[in-house]
Amino acid sequence: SSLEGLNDTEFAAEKVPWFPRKISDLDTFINKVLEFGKELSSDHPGAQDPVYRQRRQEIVEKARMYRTGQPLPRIEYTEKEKNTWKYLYTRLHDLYPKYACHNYRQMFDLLEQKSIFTPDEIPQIEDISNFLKERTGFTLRPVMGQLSSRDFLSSLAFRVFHSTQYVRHHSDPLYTPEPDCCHEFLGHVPMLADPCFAELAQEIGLASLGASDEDIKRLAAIFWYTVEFGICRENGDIRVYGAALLSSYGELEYAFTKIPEKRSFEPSEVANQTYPLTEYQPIYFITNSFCDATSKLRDFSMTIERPFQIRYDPYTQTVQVFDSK
Ligand code: NLE
Ligand code: FE2
Repeated sequence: SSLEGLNDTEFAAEKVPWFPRKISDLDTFINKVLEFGKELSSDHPGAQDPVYRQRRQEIVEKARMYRTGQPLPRIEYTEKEKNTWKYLYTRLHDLYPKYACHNYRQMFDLLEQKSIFTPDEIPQIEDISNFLKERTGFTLRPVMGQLSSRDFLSSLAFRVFHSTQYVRHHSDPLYTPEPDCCHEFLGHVPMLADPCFAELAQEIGLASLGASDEDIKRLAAIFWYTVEFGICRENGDIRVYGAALLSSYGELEYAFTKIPEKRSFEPSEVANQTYPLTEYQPIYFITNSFCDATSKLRDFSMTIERPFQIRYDPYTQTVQVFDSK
């Protein structure tokens, strides 16, 4: 028998948490951002700055209005925002040859060749989304702030990546406690342009659909220590592939000091690890290579047990659900 015919009430009776089945279902996440998405947390560098908050409100309003299939909103960035971008971009640019992994640098160079990445202009999500679509089929969609792990991960099943468009506060360009467009673009975008990485991101997304709260927590920890803070070995050195390090000059330098602990990556250990959200990480996990990270992630995603099977149909951009009995 197939579960596909089940309606939502019947699915709920099977105790399966709701999940998006088609790409436009992602529209239901629009207003569901964590508190320091819409309302800034009190220790956020922009929290006490009314001009910053006002500007940010203006930008997230466009994400609130966006629906699947519409043109992606363009933002006219201010000189102040462009200066923040330029400062961070140039500083990071100096560190990448030494600290960023090969796959990242390759895609970064390509983005520069195509003039999507330049120090002088903050890229538009539309241009990035078009670029990614050609490389890996990933697209971006605007988001008002940080989504729950469940919602964020589920969008990856559709090769959709939620991207903020506002810029971090100018008082601290080298580190921000939450995602901003500098983090999405400089951190995530080059990796999402890598076919192998894109496949893996989608697999994590597919594994998350209808998973238990406990499993979502485990997947989110795995995501955190790989996609956000992952470090790998490369030609006898260690190199970064995690987006949250690649978009933070401050933490990238810190990661290479002796202060944080570095352990080798074991999915079963990492899955149960807790972590601070808004400070430099006390621990990083290192994989033997970039490929090793991806295959470990894949193995882990296959340990997520559900009473059904999932298949993604790229032609209709829908998820098909099968009974596994
Ligand atoms: N700390 C990162 C940065 O400054 O770019 C952002 C982290 C988002 C999870
Ligand atoms: Fe991120």
